[in-house]
Amino acid sequence: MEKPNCDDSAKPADLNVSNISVQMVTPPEKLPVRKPPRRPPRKPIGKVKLKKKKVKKVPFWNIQNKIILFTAFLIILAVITWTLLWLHISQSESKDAFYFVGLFRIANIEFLPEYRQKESREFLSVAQNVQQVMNLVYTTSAFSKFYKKSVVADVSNNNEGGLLVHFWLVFVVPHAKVFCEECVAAILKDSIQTSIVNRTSVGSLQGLAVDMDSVVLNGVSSFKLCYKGCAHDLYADHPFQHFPLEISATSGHLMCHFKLTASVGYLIRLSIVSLQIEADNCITDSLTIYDSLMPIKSTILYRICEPTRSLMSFVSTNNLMLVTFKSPRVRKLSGIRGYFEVIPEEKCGSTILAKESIGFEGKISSPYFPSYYPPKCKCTWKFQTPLPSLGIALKFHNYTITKKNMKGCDHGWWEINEHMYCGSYIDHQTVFRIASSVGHVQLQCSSRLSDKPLLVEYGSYNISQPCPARHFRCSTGLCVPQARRCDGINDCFDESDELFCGMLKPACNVSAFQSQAPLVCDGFRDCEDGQDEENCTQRIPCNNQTFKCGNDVCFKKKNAKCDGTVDCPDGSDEKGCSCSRTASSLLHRIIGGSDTQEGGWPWQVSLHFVGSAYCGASVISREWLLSAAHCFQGSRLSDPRPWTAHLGMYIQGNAKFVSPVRRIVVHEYYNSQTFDYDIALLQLSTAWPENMKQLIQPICIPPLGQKVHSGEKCWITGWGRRNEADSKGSTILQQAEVELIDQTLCVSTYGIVTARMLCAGVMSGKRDACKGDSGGPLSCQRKSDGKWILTGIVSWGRGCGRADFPGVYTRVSNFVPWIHRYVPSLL
Ligand code: 4AZ
Repeated sequence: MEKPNCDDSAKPADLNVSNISVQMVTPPEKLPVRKPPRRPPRKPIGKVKLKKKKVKKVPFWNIQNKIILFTAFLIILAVITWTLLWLHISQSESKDAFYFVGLFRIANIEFLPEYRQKESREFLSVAQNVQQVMNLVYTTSAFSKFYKKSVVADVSNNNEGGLLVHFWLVFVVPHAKVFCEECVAAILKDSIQTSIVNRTSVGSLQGLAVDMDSVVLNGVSSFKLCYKGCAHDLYADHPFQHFPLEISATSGHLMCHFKLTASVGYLIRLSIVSLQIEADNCITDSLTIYDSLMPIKSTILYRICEPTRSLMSFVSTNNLMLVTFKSPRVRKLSGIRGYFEVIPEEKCGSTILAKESIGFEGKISSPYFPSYYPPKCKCTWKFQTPLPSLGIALKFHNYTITKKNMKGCDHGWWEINEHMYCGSYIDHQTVFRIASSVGHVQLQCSSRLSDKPLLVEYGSYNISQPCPARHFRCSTGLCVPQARRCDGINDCFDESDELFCGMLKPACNVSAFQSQAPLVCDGFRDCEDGQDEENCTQRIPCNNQTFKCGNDVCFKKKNAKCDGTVDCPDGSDEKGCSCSRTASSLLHRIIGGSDTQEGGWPWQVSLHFVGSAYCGASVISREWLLSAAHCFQGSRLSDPRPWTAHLGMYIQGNAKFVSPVRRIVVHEYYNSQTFDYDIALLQLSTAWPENMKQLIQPICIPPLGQKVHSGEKCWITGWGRRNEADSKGSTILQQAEVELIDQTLCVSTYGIVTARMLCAGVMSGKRDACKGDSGGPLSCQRKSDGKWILTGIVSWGRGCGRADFPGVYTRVSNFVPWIHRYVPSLL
């Protein structure tokens, strides 16, 4: 079987082609020798008798002529050499090879086991036939000049019947020419002649019965077609038997692909037990699962860019799967441990008769639960309750559905009694109630990739009283006992039980302190007067849930260190904490005006995208920054390569330290429509040097669940716009003092302000963040020790500096475990 040029160093699509034929210009065999012109005879002058002198004939090969001829020869030789060189360069160096990879189904040819052998007559005959057809298609198209060849790589059976043919194509295009990649697929599809009469998607492609709906064709980097030395073709036919899939290395490079094929009528489930790779957003290391036998981009089921130790499984939509593992620079252990199984196709959806008793009684789930569900699914559940007064309640685990707007849905379309909703993943439960005894619920998988498994509990509820007596109905749809409202605990998951609590808040008197367990010594000042946190240091047995103070006293909080509260009697928990500075060293900075002082905000970072300032961020450790997820939304912005982080900067563009960004971790629940979970971590390619401590310093992460108090004064900083109408940001780092705003007031201003957000500003609107400040810090100085805490991240707001519309910030205290998952050194 022919292979593409498998040079690992080959650049992707812009691979230079050096072996293009060159038209040689043959030099003439001999140069014609010119005869010297004859001179006219001289006339005699006067009467002078001339002696008849014999004119001496000068020989042609005299020195002078030889020099002239030699020079002419040299010039001609130089011209010929230059022409040949120019031709060679123009033909070989300025051409690019474009590779494409694709598949289609031939409906009317039966699969033969011999097709698995690439040297068999049967395979070669089909391959030749398909290649001829492809040659005909492209040599008669507008791209005929560029078309080089097509190669059939695999012929397999599949669940739709007939043959599934995987192939690749090469086009060679002059360097300067723009090549329309979509056109290559369009030419192929347009060449299939389908008949309207027989109403099938199968048409004729130069005599081949090709299924139009099966055609997939994408551009591909040539090196993706080469897996020298580590290519496995695996067949499995025993359902549910585990076939191992394991490779590992501790040095060198590890690039492997596994082609998995199951018996016809079955699917493949791949389970990843553990994956060891370098985490860098799949730039170098990745595990990619394809729904085909070749690396066709649009058939990607899932890509894993991070090491993992938790079991994940993925299901194909056909009896084929390709798994590619890429770790080109193995420094420590790299590898994959997993297995695959052959599983039967599952039908999803059912008809469900709910019981008369109120409450959740059963579960429905996404197809192939608990595996990630494959794209292109459609499940319908028909619910019926026994009484017209009972509706259907659906409790979504870590998921919510909201009314669909003009945009499409990223994580599932839901049609519920003819209304459309979009699904999104969150970190808590929500309840959706259908106020009807009949519920027609349909899930369509909108994602092009596989998506996280979904679990939904269902049951009937009383339409006239959705929550049981003495319960509060949260805006997440959950019902919370009234007794647990306004107790400082976020029972609703969106804090709706803790909003509008001013009047209801239990007094923190001695009895409340004793009777309400959560108010006692949990490190949070629940009572305004701090009564609940007084006298809390206790001598208790040390274990892994405690923090050991310097004098062998154990404190009950495991994460007591550097949380800003002096827990140990000797203060050892707050010693040697590396974040931020105390107020004394910053005294000179806190003055009025809007220009900052150089070095005043040493955690402030400017993030540049392709060389231009785009967002802000904060230094939280030697190699990690915290910013906003919305700065990295979209395929170009989520790629770390065009980003650089500028640290220790005062005047825009004059940073003391610049590092490329190695990895961007956007929160998995970030919602681009509501800006919920607007947080992202950035790992620097190079840690900032220790000797820059004067100019670069991390800011402290707040303790988990830290309460903020409305009216508290904090600072926002950034190089963003100074006016909503400005077209560019400021040159000097700006600062403004803002006030934390009551959450209830903010909710009443904006409506959707979730528990992951907080508002800050001044109600006159005079001080605010704006475009370009996003991702930057909302820094609050803790009174107890003068430390600076990263309370918020600039996220969104209605315009900038508008009266009554404060800025909205990501509430960092909600993300402490998430941050520690990636930056354990902060612990
Ligand atoms: C922005 O577009 C932006 N006034 C940031 C903050 C605010 C508004 C817009 C808050 O990045």
